[in-house]
Amino acid sequence: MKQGTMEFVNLFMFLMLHFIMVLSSSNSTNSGVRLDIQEKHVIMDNGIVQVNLSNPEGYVIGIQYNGIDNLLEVVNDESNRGYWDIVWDQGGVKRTKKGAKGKGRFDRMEATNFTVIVENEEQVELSFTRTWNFSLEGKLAPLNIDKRFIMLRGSSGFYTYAIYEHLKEWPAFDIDNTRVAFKPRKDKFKYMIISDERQRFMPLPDDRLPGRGEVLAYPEAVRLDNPIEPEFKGEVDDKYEYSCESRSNNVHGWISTNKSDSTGIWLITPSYEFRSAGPLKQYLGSHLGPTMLSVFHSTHYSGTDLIMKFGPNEPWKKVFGPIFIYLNSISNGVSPKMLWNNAKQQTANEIESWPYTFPASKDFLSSNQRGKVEGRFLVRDRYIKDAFVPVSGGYVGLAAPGDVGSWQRECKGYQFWTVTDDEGYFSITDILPGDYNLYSWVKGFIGDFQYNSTINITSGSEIKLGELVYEPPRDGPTLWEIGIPDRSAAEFYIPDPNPLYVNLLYLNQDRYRQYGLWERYAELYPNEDLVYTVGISDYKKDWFFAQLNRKKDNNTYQGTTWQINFNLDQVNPNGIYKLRLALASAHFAQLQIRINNSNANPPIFSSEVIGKENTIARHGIHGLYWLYNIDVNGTLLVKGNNTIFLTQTNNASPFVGILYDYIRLEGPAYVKFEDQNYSLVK
Ligand SMILES: *[C@@H]1O[C@H](CO)[C@@H](O)[C@H](O)[C@H]1NC(C)=O
Ligand SMILES: *[C@@H]1O[C@H](CO)[C@@H](O)[C@H](O)[C@H]1NC(C)=O
Ligand SMILES: *[C@@H]1O[C@H](CO)[C@@H](O)[C@H](O)[C@H]1NC(C)=O
Ligand SMILES: *[C@@H]1O[C@H](CO)[C@@H](O)[C@H](O)[C@H]1NC(C)=O
Ligand SMILES: *[C@@H]1O[C@H](CO)[C@@H](O)[C@H](O)[C@H]1NC(C)=O
Ligand SMILES: *[C@@H]1O[C@H](CO)[C@@H](O)[C@H](O)[C@H]1NC(C)=O
Ligand SMILES: *[C@@H]1O[C@H](CO)[C@@H](O)[C@H](O)[C@H]1NC(C)=O
Ligand SMILES: *[C@@H]1O[C@H](CO)[C@@H](O)[C@H](O)[C@H]1NC(C)=O
Ligand SMILES: *[C@@H]1O[C@H](CO)[C@@H](O)[C@H](O)[C@H]1NC(C)=O
Ligand SMILES: *[C@@H]1O[C@H](CO)[C@@H](O)[C@H](O)[C@H]1NC(C)=O
Ligand SMILES: CC(=O)N[C@H]1CO[C@H](CO)[C@@H](O)[C@@H]1O
Repeated sequence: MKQGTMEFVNLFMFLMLHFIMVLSSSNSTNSGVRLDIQEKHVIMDNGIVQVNLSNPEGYVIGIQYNGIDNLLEVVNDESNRGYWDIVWDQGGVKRTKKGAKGKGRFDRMEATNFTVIVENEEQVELSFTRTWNFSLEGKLAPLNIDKRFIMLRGSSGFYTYAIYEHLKEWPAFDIDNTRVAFKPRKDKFKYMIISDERQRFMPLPDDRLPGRGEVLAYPEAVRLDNPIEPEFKGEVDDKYEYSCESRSNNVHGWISTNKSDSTGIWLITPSYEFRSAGPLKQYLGSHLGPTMLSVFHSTHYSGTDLIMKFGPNEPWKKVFGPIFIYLNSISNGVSPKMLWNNAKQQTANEIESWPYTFPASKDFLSSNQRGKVEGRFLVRDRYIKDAFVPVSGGYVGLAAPGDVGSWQRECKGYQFWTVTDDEGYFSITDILPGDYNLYSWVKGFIGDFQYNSTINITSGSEIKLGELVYEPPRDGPTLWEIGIPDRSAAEFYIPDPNPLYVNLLYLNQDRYRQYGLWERYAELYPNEDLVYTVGISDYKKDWFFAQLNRKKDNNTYQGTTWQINFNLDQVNPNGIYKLRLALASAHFAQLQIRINNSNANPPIFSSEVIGKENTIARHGIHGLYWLYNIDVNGTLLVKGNNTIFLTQTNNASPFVGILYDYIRLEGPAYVKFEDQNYSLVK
C-alpha cells in the first residue's frame, strides 16, 4: 500500500516536473530561427536561446536564456567566454620546446572570415574560417580552420563543430591539444555535475588566488586556506581530480541554483568517434572556473606519445564534433538535480540522433554514407577452459591500421567502439569510410586482440566478420596471480588522503582522485619496502596501488624494491616459467626484475625508461596499458620459498613510478614430475 502511494507521488512529481520544464522552454518555440548580422556581431535567436558571436572571429560572447542576459562570464574578455582553441608547435627540429616539458603554443583559433551557410526558419548554420598560407609560417598552425555554429528551431541550445585541414605541401607541425571551452559566469553557476556520483558545490575561482589559496606541488593544485565561502576551507582544488574517461564523458555541466528559477548549462558529446585514443583516454571536462571543456585531443594521462605529429607532405582533414551546448531550467523549488536527469535524457536523445542529419558541411557524413561491421567475439584460454567462450562486455573497436593495441596511441583518425552483449555479439554502426584494423580487449584477460586483416569500410557497406577468437597470451598454468586484469589499479590498496589535502567528494568514492597520495607510501613504509606473500597477503589491502619513490628527510627521493614471496611445491629446472606483468601506467619508470637474488647483475628483466603519462600527479588510476611477458628459467627457482624483486630505480621525483594492473606467474607449458603430469594438448 505504502509502496503504491510512493510510486503515485513519484509519478505525480515527474509529471509536474515535466509540465514545468516544458512550460519553461515552450513559450516561443513557434518562432523560427532568426539571424541578425551586425558589423561586429552575429546573433542567432530561436525564441528560446539567443547566441551572440563575434564577427568575424567566431567567439561565443553571449548566451541569453531563461531571462538571464548572459550565461557566460561577462567580466571576461570577449575572446575568453566560449571559444575553440589549439595548442600546436612547429614540427620536427623546429619544435620550440621539445620533450615532455614542451608546452606548445596556445591559439584561440580566431577566424578572419564569416559566411552564412544555411539561413531559414528551421535552421541557421554559420561558418567562421581562417585560411593558412606561407606568409603565416611559424606564426599560426598550418591549418585551414572552419568553425561552424548551428541553431535549430525549437531547440534549447546550439551545436558547434569544426573542420581542420592540413594541405599536402604545407610544413610539418604538431598538435598537442585541441578543444572547445565555455566559461559560465561565476556569480551564478556554482553547482557542478560530471556524473550521478560526481557532483558538488564548487568554490570560487577567487579562492585559488594568493592570500586565499596556497599552491601545492604544482600550480593546478591549490589548498583553499581562506575561501570566500568558509565551507570549502581546507579542501584541495585541482582540475585533474575531475577528469573523465572518454567512454563515460558524454554530458557534464553547471547549474545556477535558485529557489525560484534554476538554470543548467551542459556540454553534450553524442559520439566520441572524433576524440583521440579510444574509450579509456581521460580528458578534462568541467572543473572550477567555472569551466566546461569538450576536449578532442590531448596528451593528458598518455604523454608525448600522443602528440599528433604531421610530417611535411602529410595531407590531413578531420571533423571535430558536432557537440551540443544544452540549456535547461526549472522554476519553483524543485531540486536542481532534476535538471541533471533532464540533461541525461537530452543526451540520450542526441546519441539516438547520431550521426546528425543537419550539419551542412559535406565533410560531415550522414548515416547512409557510413558503413557497418558485425561479428561475435569469443575468447579461449586453455588453462581456464578448453572451449571458446563468448565475451560479455568486451570492447571492440575500429581504428587506423596499426600494431596490436595501437588504438590507445592513435590520434589522427576516427575510432568507432562498441561493447559486446552477453552472447559476445557486436555491431559497430555508422563507421566513416576508410581502412581500419579491428581491435578488442576484455576485462579478465590480459593483452589485446587484433583481427588479422585490414577492414575496408565504404558508404553503405555491411561487413559480417563471423566469430573472432582471442587467445590471450598464455604458456602454462597459473601458479599465482595478483590483481584483476582490467587495465586499472583501482582494486589495489588506496590509502586515506593526508587530512590536510582532502577533496570531500572523494572520501567514499574514487579514492585515488585525492591529492598527495604519493606521499603516503613513505609514511606507510618508512624504511622497509612492500613485501607481498602469495597465499597470505590480500592485494586489496597489501598491494599499494602505485610503486612510488620514498621521500627522505632531506627532501630527496629513493627508488624502491618490492618483493613477492611465493612457495613452489616442485620446480622443473628444465622448464621455462612465464611472468606476465601488466601495467596500468608508467611515468619515467625504470623497472628491473630479479629472482631469488636481489643483487643479480644483470637482472632477468630491465625496462627502458618507460612512460610519460603523469598519472600519479594527476590522480589517474590508469594511463596507457603495458604488457611484459618475461621468461623465467626454471633453474632460477627453488622448491620452497622464492622471491621476485621488483625494483623501480628512477628516483628523480615523487611523480615517477608504476601502477600495476595485474601480475601472474605461469608454470612451464609442459611439466613432467615424478607423481603428476601437467600436459598441454597443443
Ligand atoms: C552582442 O555582444 C555585443 C558585445 O558585448 C553587444 O554590444 C551587443 O549588444 C550584443 N548583442 C545582443 C543582441 O545581445
Ligand atoms: C570568405 O569566405 C567565402 C566563402 O567561403 C569566400 O567566398 C570569400 O572569398 C572569403 N573571403 C575572404 C576575404 O577570404
Ligand atoms: C596570406 O594570409 C595573410 C593573412 O591572412 C593575408 O593577409 C594574405 O593576403 C594572404 N596571402 C595570399 C597570397 O593569399
Ligand atoms: C534567482 O532568480 C530570480 C528570478 O529570476 C532573480 O531575480 C534572482 O536574481 C536570481 N538569483 C540569483 C542568485 O541568481
Ligand atoms: C585470418 O584468420 C582467419 C580465422 O582464423 C583465417 O581463416 C584467415 O586465413 C586469416 N587470414 C590471414 C590473412 O591471415
Ligand atoms: C578500400 O576501398 C576503396 C574503395 O573501393 C579503394 O579505393 C581502396 O583501395 C580499398 N583499400 C583497400 C586496402 O582495399
Ligand atoms: C639524503 O638522504 C639519503 C638517505 O637518507 C642519502 O642517501 C642521500 O645521499 C641524501 N642526499 C642528499 C642530497 O643529502
Ligand atoms: C636455463 O639456465 C640454464 C643454466 O644457466 C641453461 O643451461 C639453460 O640453457 C637455460 N635454458 C634456457 C631455455 O635458456
Ligand atoms: C616460507 O615462507 C613462509 C611464509 O612467509 C614462512 O612461514 C616459512 O617459514 C618460509 N619457509 C622457509 C623454509 O623459509
Ligand atoms: C604422464 O605422461 C606420460 C606420457 O604421456 C604417461 O605415460 C603417464 O602415464 C602420465 N602419468 C600420469 C600420472 O598421468
Ligand atoms: C637460486 C637462489 O638464489 N635461490 C634463492 C631463492 O630465494 C630463496 C628465498 O629468498 C632463497 O632461500 C634461495 O636460496
